Amino acid sequence: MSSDTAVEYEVAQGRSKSFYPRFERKDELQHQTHYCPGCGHGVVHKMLARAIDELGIQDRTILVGPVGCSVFTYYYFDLGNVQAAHGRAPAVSTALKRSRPESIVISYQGDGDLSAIGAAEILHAANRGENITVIFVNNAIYSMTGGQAAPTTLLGQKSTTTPEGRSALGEGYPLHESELLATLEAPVYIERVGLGDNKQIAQAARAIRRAVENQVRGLGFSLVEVLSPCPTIWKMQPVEAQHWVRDVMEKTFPLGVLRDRTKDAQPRPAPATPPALEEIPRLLGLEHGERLVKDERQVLNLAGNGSALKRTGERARAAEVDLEVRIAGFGGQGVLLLGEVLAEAGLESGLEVSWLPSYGPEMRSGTSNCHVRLASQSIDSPLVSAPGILVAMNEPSLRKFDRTVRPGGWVIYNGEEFPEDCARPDVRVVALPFTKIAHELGDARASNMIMLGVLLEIAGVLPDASVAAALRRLVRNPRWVELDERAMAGGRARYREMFAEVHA
Ligand SMILES: Cc1ncc(C[n+]2csc(CCOP(=O)(O)OP(=O)(O)O)c2C)c(N)n1
Ligand code: SF4
Repeated sequence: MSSDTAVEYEVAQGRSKSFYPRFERKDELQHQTHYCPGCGHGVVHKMLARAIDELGIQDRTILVGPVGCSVFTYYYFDLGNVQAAHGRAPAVSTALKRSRPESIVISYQGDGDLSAIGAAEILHAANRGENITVIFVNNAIYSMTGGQAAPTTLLGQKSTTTPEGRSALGEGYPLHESELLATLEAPVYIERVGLGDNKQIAQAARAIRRAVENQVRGLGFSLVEVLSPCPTIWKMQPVEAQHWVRDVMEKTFPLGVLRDRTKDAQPRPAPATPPALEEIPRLLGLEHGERLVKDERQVLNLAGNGSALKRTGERARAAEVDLEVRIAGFGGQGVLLLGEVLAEAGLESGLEVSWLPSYGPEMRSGTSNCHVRLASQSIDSPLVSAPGILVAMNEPSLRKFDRTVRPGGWVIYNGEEFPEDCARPDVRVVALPFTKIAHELGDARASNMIMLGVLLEIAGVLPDASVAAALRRLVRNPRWVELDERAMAGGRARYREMFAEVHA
């Protein structure tokens, strides 16, 4: 086309600036989200991003993502992003809004997340009238996990857990969450919208914008429920799924405004300033003299000469034990069990203990790790961010946590060779091919118990009887108990061979 006939086009529907320019979730698909064709989540994302753009609040908006198909919101929205545990987004949003009143906090949730596991959180956040915005995407099913019934599943609707269709007698009636919340005094705005046709979609966009704007005006709790297609789990074509929202879903969940007190509502006064972080242990009565002052030497001594306590069967002496352990590996390597046996043995020997498992939201073939603390005094937090001992059951876990080990700490690593670039002069290492050793012992799955044996030797604070009792309580099958005991003894022996001079 020559320059004098060139036509200038204006982009009417560009990408919202509240989205990242590229989505880095997958190297090869940075222009795509992970949503299926025809999924309502993508449409709702666009509406939300546009509302944030229009209100000019991108820099102060925090999006709290759920567990469900929309778990990856943080890959798409260029906002402050927090990913909450399943159902807990309204509680997390409450904390964020109260500690940062100037922020705009949006709780984004599916129907399983909001009306099943998170039923209490949403109810109480709404009842308190928290000044947050909730986007509730109702597709009448648990999609991410493959189509189990949700509280919102329609009567007669088939799911993997209601293969004959939901019945009122068996599973109860579909839960009308918006109507329920509209019985409360505090909410200022609740509306149900749908994505069933273009007219509905236009109304949904308006409602989402209003719900966010209410928060900008400081008015209080707003929620928009969006009836949303899930073609994949409903086993429909995208267009058919869209019509199903309008022609079927809407009959059970009528669209409309269920609460609107925005005209009369006054801006809510900001809550009292929360206490400073360092004040919290004192306010909670968790301070025990010097207990909260981390003493590296104490931990090291404990690692080196705690054996005085080891075989006596005595209760561990007060103020002597403060063991922080991180155990990490692939799902299936026995990461969590290793931590449980350790924690249970600590409990058995009269110590304060905490065990905190941590695994990815996808639940399949992921990595897992756990935090374990054993202490003579009350434990202020179950989180172990600077472990004294790291048990790394594979290389990715080593690479992830190696730098977090506190100076003077230990790494127990499952591998033929310790990667050179992970070596630290201030950390001691026990690197052995534990899986191979376990295989020679009778079962590769016992590698976690060999590593536990090494760990017990390093820590030197748990009586043998406590460990044996913990193992028997957690591993009931006598055949496994026997193997695990052998594995643990093997681990102890390996450690002693390697550090013979320390024990001489
Ligand atoms: C504590 C916990 N329990 C259960 C699960 C498994 N889980 C993952 S997503 C999900 C349901 C999600 O359904 P919904 O909220 O309706 O979202 P959708 O996938 O339909 O968008 C469940 C039960 C989990 N990840 N965490
Ligand atoms: S399974 Fe359903 S809710 Fe999940 S991404 Fe696909 S269409 Fe969307």
